[in-house]
Amino acid sequence: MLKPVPAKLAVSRRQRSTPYTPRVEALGVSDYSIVNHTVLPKGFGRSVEEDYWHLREHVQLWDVSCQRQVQIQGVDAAKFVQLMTPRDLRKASIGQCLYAPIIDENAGMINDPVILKLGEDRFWLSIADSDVLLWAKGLALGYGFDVSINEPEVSPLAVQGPKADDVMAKVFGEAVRDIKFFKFAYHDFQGHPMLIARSGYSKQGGFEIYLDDSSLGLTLWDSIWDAGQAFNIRPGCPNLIERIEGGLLSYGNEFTRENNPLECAMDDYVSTDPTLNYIGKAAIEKIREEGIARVIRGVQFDGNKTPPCASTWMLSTGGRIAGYISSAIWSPRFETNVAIGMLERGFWDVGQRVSVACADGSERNGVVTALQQA
Ligand code: THG
Repeated sequence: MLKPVPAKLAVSRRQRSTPYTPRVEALGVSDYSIVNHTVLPKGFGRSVEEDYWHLREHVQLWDVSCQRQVQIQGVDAAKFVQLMTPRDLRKASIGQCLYAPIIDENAGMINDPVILKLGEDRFWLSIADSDVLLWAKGLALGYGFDVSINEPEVSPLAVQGPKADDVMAKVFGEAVRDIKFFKFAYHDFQGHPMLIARSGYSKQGGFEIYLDDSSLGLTLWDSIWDAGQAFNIRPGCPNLIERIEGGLLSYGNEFTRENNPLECAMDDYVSTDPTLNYIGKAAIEKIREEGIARVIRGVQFDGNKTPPCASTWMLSTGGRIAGYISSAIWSPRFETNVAIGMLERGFWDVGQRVSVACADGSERNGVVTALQQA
């Protein structure tokens, strides 16, 4: 496997900035990642631990414009989106968000978007880091579906943390408090309807605003920022400690196209209804028959603070390979290292002891946990 190289990233037009980038930079962003060809802030000069405590106690504003929308629109849209996912969308209602695996003909994971049902003939796939647009356009052309597929200029902004409701109510009115988990509604912002969902890449609660007019980006940021001053708002980003403890998976890290959704512990999002048809169904049925060979779990391991896990670290038990971990960090709350990994059959029971081969050469004593550790 190719290792990441320790060099600076050269930026050009292909690495897209966002409507919020000027504010993110003014507030001292210290690192970016690139997701969906778009910058994703990774820090603002504070430690991940400091950001973690703040996210759990207060409220943060995240530029998650890299969560791009693949829009599927047209008379065949519902049929077509259903073909792309093993999650049963037939009873989904307009205004609903659905976390759903997108798989290929071998049941390999293409992506794990949040699907928004905007209308009977209009959907957004709010994607993780892979080019779903191209997969979708190829499928629609090949199958002859009557749909138009594009990536609209939509830039999600997340307000996350226990004080998110208070901040959002000040900006959009008290009615935003009534939005239910994984539902969305439109609320006025200076005469412009804003799509607001109760969702986000943390377990601390909050909202995502799907801005569809980039010219309002700075005004939107500033309004939330100003309203948030009374609640100790800070700029932030998905927090590695929080997401590992919460068991939130990251495409390309925890799993790739080499993995199927059952290995990714997504059983709840893979229909067992024989009347549902989707790409990869035969492969899913075969995997169900044979049983999965591995599954994603949590792992905790001892020793001092782990170095960053930027590739995969082997797990073993008594000289036998037990799997690997794909993300790891020190948890200041559990006072141990927390990780997410892929555990081979025979080694995936909660409580299983494993040895972790860290990148710094150390071997740590680890134990398998449930995916959601907190
Ligand atoms: N928000 C939006 N788009 C996204 C993400 C997001 N696209 C990329 C990436 N994140 C997709 N991955 C996830 C992973 C987990 C969740 C959301 C997106 C999530 N899961 C809930 C949980 O685990 O508690 C359960 C969801 C459910 O009950 O359906 O929130 O963050 N817009």
